[in-house]
Amino acid sequence: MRRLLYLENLTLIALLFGFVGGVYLPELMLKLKILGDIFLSLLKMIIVPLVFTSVFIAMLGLGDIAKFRDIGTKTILYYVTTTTLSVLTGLVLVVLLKPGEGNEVFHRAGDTPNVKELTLVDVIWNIIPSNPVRSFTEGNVLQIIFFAVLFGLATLSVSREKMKHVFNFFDGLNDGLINLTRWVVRLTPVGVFALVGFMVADMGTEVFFSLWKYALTVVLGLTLHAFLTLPLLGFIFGRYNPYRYLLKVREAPLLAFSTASSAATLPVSIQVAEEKGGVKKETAGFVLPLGATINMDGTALYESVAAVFIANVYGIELSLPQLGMIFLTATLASIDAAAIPGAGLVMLTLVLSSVGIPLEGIGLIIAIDRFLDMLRTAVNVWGDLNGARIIDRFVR
Ligand code: DAS
Repeated sequence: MRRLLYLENLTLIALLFGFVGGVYLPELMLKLKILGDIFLSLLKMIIVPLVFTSVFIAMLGLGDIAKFRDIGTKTILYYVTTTTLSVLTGLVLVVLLKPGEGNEVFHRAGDTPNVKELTLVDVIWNIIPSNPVRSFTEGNVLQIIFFAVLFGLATLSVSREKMKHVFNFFDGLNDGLINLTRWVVRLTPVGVFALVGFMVADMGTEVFFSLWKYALTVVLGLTLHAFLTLPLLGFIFGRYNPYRYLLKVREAPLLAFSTASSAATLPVSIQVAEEKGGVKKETAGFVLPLGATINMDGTALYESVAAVFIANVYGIELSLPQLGMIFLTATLASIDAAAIPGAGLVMLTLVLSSVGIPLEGIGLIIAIDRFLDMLRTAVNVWGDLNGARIIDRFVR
């Protein structure tokens, strides 16, 4: 009985009860949405200060620039590798399974959300904070990380004596925020129950089966990437058993699934990686916040599949160079996608407009996007946790 009451098991049970509640008591679950919103707000309350202190402390904890070069390069190398493999998996599957070919039935004009078209310049420009304080107030996590990394690196060269107080202050702040995370995490089962229950009550279960071939392609790709590709990298480069590690840290991917937000899940990712996965503090504090923001394997795979699916429905034959452009923009879209629900759908405009696929096509997939968002966010978070464990092996 004690084992059953472990938080991660309670979260799984809450998820199932939420699904059943959404099916059989939709009115009640629609009313209980407020519990999910409160839980999400509590998590979001932690994100901005935690991301800054985690990354800043991680930089200071590296001790010297040489060590940053060490962990930093390995982290970026891991992210580029896993995102590339993820997009390739998506492209191979969508070209083989051909979802959307011959069934224009789904196209309902006018459903397309008025999302802003993004250019590559936007993607790059958005990373540099012209005003770090505004980045904090706006919760622009990518800019906060950019500032924390540079500021942390610059502070490394300040005299050790001077730095001691700064390090202790931010380290204490970070520990306090991790503690605050633990308090909020205890509410996970309640939040998950309400969030999943609302999603099912609001969208029903039939919507999941209407675009079944497209959804199947995304789900198959995410499954291969999460349970084959990533563990393979774990065995080869991390010399550890990724399946056993995933069981230990499963609370974070489960929460990612329920919240569809890597950012909201980040406090829990850091906590379970350190306390259950045995990852060192400076590794978790650097790899996970960075990963939650720029390493989204699930999103990258989804972007490539969704773009080709929409092209298929419109009868657009994609050339090899166009598939190459989809590969590049799907990768960039996943780097710049915000770690919040629905970010991948917004970034899809960058991918579609890069090869001239009509943006209206987004109306085709919007109905089941939330469910696929939940799945791809769980894969995003699992990819980050796997990376932290692999890179931790090289951190002395
Ligand atoms: N929901 C995003 C995340 O938090 C991913 C996405 O929208 O694709 O990771």
